[in-house]
This record gives sequence, structure tokens and C-alpha cells, in this order.
Amino acid sequence: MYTPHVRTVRRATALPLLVAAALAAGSLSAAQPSAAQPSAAPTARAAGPGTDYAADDPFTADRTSWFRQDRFGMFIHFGPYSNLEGEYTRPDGTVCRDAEWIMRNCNIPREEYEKQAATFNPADFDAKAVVAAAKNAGMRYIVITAKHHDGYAMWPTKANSWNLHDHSAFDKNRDIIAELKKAADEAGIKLGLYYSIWDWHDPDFPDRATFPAYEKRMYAQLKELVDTYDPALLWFDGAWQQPWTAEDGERLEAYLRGLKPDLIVNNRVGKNRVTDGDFSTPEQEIPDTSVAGQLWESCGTLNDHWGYARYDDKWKSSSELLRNLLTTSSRSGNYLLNIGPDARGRVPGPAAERLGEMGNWLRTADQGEAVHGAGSGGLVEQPSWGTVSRKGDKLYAAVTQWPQSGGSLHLTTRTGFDVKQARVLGSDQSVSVTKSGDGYDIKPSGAATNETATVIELTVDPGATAAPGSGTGLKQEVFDNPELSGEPKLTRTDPTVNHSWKFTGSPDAGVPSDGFSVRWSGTLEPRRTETHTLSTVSDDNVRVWIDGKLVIDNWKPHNVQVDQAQVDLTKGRRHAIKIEYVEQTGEAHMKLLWSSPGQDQQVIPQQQLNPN
Ligand code: H79
Repeated sequence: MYTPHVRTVRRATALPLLVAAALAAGSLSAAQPSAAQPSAAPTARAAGPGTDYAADDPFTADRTSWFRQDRFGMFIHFGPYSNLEGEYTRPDGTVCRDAEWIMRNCNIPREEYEKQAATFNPADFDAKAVVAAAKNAGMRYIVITAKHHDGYAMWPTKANSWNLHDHSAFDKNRDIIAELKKAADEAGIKLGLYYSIWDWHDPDFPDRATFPAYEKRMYAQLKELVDTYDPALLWFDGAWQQPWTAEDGERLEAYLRGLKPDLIVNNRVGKNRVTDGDFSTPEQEIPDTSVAGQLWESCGTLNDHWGYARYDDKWKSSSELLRNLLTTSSRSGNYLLNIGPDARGRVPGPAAERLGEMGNWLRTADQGEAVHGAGSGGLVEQPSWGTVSRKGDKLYAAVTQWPQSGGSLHLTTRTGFDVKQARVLGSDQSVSVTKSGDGYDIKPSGAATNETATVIELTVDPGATAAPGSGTGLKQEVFDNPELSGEPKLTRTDPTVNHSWKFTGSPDAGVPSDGFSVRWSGTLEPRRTETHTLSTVSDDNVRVWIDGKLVIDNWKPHNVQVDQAQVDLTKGRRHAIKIEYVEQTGEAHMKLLWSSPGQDQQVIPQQQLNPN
């Protein structure tokens, strides 16, 4: 069996400006109560009761559409550590090896690290060539380290002089981030920027007492990045490190979304939870299934290091890398595959070679259709002989273990659907598909087309899906006590159960941010007759009844948790739903999602909900 490589909006309102202004004024603890927002438009970005940070559903929003389609991106780790190329010669002549962590792991004294950084001259960095290599590989976006843990900025920041412009031997007229942005724009490639919250260089980082001074510089740098390079995505890292807190994450995320509402942000902006940012970030690891409650992107290396390491020749084969990409996209995830340019800024030959081979495979006979724009689809179980992804009415079975002559591949189905047509991409052979046991047997008549994965395209009729409903949402009753007791403070129709009140927010300006409770009731109108997976993302207590039956019961105060229930729902029928939720103290979140074999995970949309 194939085993993947595993080492292991809304519009901005004027409100963000208040936050920005408070920051500019040096006050990071701005708490401006917002005006009451109608529940249909949770646009508030200012801290305080009434704020709802969930502006949209990342699973369906236009904002995230490119990210959900693109599937394959290039990570670039590049900084003054690249100048050492992974080797530090100690004063006693012995050599210590690492990569982007070399300063820390090899205990390089700060002055030494600064001294070598002053000689950093990546004159051969060729943004056009890097973008061309990404595009040629089938990658649709790039994320480059604007600042790694060593704190060194790869753009001409004005916040300090620890940067490529002011502290290097590099051409003072060049700005590699600007060059990359221009080349990416010209090639239709999205540019994202990596920014480490953890900073080894800034003396104000480690101590909570001095941290606000660091944080101010960090906000200034991030504003520079957004204003100057207009990144499509920000990729944070190191936020697990003290003294960074979940409250700091709440404030930073709100600040960034105020700067650029359609920005995509990873979950390391906060504390790596499904409620932080837009997507989860498994590192050097591919989860077994789609991540419940959040988009996801797996980042991984081509060899064993992120930053350039001249001694590291443990290159993965392009076949293994492609299979990782197929596994990832078949689970509705993205693959962010890393290159580490050398001291001169050149892409290592073996890296370029593998990217080229990946691109060749993806272009051949349109095999890339199995990746770009494809996702899990859910119609079938994951097979042991490869991966299956879905794009509309096509299933792409990427077979890594081709059957012996005359043999067949079994597909276990999770719902009823018909197969209309089957063909092998890049081959004239015939493919027979017959019903068998819990699914279909697929029997190709010829040989595999290549060693990596041979793609069988099945054209399917996924069965009856009802047109979208015309619902208006659920009845929502909000109580200003944590017991759902007495008269509700307010009653209204809530379009979706998709709320991130976090620490400071609440359902209404008149409801405190701690000690409130909410009941939703009405009906749920599914579009397919299937077993649905209902997921709640909650903090704190939650319980859900469907047709009078308690199906989710997590009635103890808790931190962010995902709870799931399998429920049989019937197309077009209005199933009764009731949800009770309590916010005790701390953060508050409450989301309700569904998925089924024929329905990708999403927040249950307004059209399928009714208040009665
Ligand atoms: O930039 C590369 C590494 O230098 C950096 N992240 C990648 C993209 C990195 N810094 N530290 N680490 C990786 C190791 C820390 C890993 C963990 Fe975790 C932090 C384990 C648990 C918390 C990563 C983040 C895995 C889960 C969350």
C-alpha cells in the first residue's frame, strides 16, 4: 500500500480603522464597542460586545476560491541562514550542520550571525526563473519567507535595519519580494508571504513586559508588507511560542482583515486551532482525511530541510512527491512544496529537476485535472491502490498499484451513483466498470501509462441533488445569562450558525462577551438523501437535536472542540433542528457544518435553513 511521506467578507467597515488608529497611537488594547450589527452582516472588526469575527464561510467564500482550486503551491525558505548553506564552522574548527534553524541549533553568537549576514549577497536570485519553475511545475501560488525566526526581513523594512537592504552585501537597488511579486503577477501566480511571529533577534520578543514594543514593530512590518506587496496570503509561524497568546492572535487577525478583507491567513496566526485563521497547516504530514471544520494545506520539503543545506542529498523522488500531491488533493487539501535557494539565490538543481518532472506528469494527458480544482468529493471510500479525487461529474482514480493483466480495481461507494463512462488518460485501452459488492469493479484492458500513477477518469451521475432551497436561516434566541433562562434578550433570524465571537465579541452590543447563551431552532432542508456528517465547532457547551433526537452532546465547558454526528437526512424534507449553546468565559465560537457523500464540507447555508 502506498504510504505518503510522513515524519511523524465581507467589506471592511470603518471599524478596523479604529483598531488601526489605536495601534498607530501605540495602544494595542483598543476595545471599541461596535454599533449593533444586524446578524445578517457580521462585519464588525472592532473588539467588544457585538463583534463577530466570522465574516464568511471559508469553505464557500469567493475570497478563498483560488486557494480551494489551486491545490499546489511553492514554499520558498530564503534568508541569511541560506548564506551559510547549512554549515557553521565553530571557532575550534568543528562543523555544525542545520539549515534555517542554524543560528539557534548551532548556538551561533548573535554577532557572528550578524557578521555573516552582512556578507549575504543573493545576486543570482532570479524571480522570473523561480516563478517560471513554479508555473512549469503546476504550482499556482508561491509563499516566501519574508521573515523567519531569525527576525531578518527580506524586504527593505523601515522598522529596523536587520534586513536584506540594510544588512547585506546585496545590491541596494534590488528588492527580491518586489521582484517576485512582479514576476508572479505577470505569470498569473498568487504571492503569499511567510512571517514568523517568534523572533530570535528582537530583544523585546521574549518578555511579556517588553513584548508590546516588539508587537508594535511587528504590526508596522505587516502593514508594510500588505501595503507594499498586496499579498494574497499571509503564512504565520512560531505563534506557539510564549509570550504569544490566543488574545494576541485575535487582535492580529482582526487587524490584518481590516487592512485587506480578502486576505487568506493560516491558523498559526493564533494557536493552530480550527478557529484560528482560514486553514490548518500540517507540517511534513498528510492527514488521513479532510480536516473537520477548516480548510487545510500540508507543507513539506523536497529533501530533509527547509532552508538550503549543501550536505542534504536526501531528495524525494518526483514520483513520491506527485503521490503526496494526489493524496493531498484527494482529501481536499493543498500541498505547499518547499525549495531553499542557495547563498547566491539559485534554485538547487535537484529541486528544479523534480519540479520539472512533476509538471511533466501533470501536463501529460491532462492528468493535472486530478489535482487542480479537484477535491475529495466523498462519493467513494479511499482505495488502497491509489487515490480518488472528484471535480464536478468526473472522478479521477490515480492508480499507483496497477492490477495484473485481467485484474480489476475495486471502488467502495459511499452513496448511490452511476458511472457513465470510463477511460484511461493518455491511453486508448478500454475500461469496463461493473457493479460488484459494495461498489464497482474497474477493469482496465491494458498496461499502466507511467510509473507514478495512471489516471482512470470516470464520468459519473452523482444522483439526485435538490436545487438550493429558499430558506432564511434559523430562529435565534440570545440570552444574557449562561443558562438559557428567562426571556431572551433578543430574538431574530440568523442566516447561518457561523460565529466567532472569540474573547471580546458577542452576538450583540447589549450582550456581554462572557456568560451568554444562544438557542437556535427551526428546520434543516437537505439537498440529498444521504447520511450527513454534522459538525459543530464550539467553545463552550453545545448540544444539537435533529428530529427531536439529541445527536451532539458536549455539555461541559471546553476549549475549541469539533463534535460530529452521523444523521440520515432526506432530500426536500424539513428536519427539525434545535441547538443550545453556552459561552461561559474566555473565547466563544459556534459553527455548524455538514458534509455528505455528495456534499463537500461547508457551513450549512442559509437557503437550507428555516426558522420554523
Ligand atoms: O519554517 C519551517 C520550520 O523552520 C518551522 N516551520 C516550517 C514551515 C518550524 N519552526 N519550528 N518548527 C518548525 C518545529 C515546531 C513544530 C511544532 Fe507544531 C510546533 C510542533 C508543535 C508545535 C508544527 C506547528 C506542527 C504543529 C504545529
